[in-house]
Amino acid sequence: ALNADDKAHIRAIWPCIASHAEQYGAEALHRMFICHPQTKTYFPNFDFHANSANLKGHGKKVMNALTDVVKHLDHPETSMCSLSDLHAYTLRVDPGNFALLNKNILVVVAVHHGDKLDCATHQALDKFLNVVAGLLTSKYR
Ligand code: ZNH
Repeated sequence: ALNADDKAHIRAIWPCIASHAEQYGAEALHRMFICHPQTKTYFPNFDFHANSANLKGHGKKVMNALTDVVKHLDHPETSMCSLSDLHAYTLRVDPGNFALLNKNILVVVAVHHGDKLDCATHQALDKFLNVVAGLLTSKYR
């Protein structure tokens, strides 16, 4: 679970990410699709080219969902409830894929904010994204 230091680090860096939700989301998705082409199967009619309207639109949704979780960091499950249902019952995304997107979100943060990504912040973001992935897969059976 996230401790008080983790939460402080996440709250400190997140505004830099939230203010570029569409761009960073699109970049993280683009990297995930390139590095892990199997993830493309969940998005049958997507335009996978860098900066496509699909990548930007979906990237923004994903990053804004994360921003919502950061706003309620003491109760992450509250903001994730309906998304957990969606991913478990409707989308049925293989749980292994969440780690792949998380990794690419971290890479994008590192590319744009390397100066702010000290070890403690890196670790806190990694833990945070893991918590989110855990909640998104919590209803699988
Ligand atoms: Zn997911 C959708 C979030 C991961 C797949 N997503 C979605 C949405 C959101 C999200 C917000 C929208 C919803 C509505 O619209 O209502 N995700 C998310 C997050 C994460 C994720 C936060 C982490 C971090 N996903 C994921 C993965 C995958 C996915 C990994 C695979 C690979 N999603 C998905 C899909 C969808 C979604 C397929 C649907 C899309 C459309 O249809 O458009």
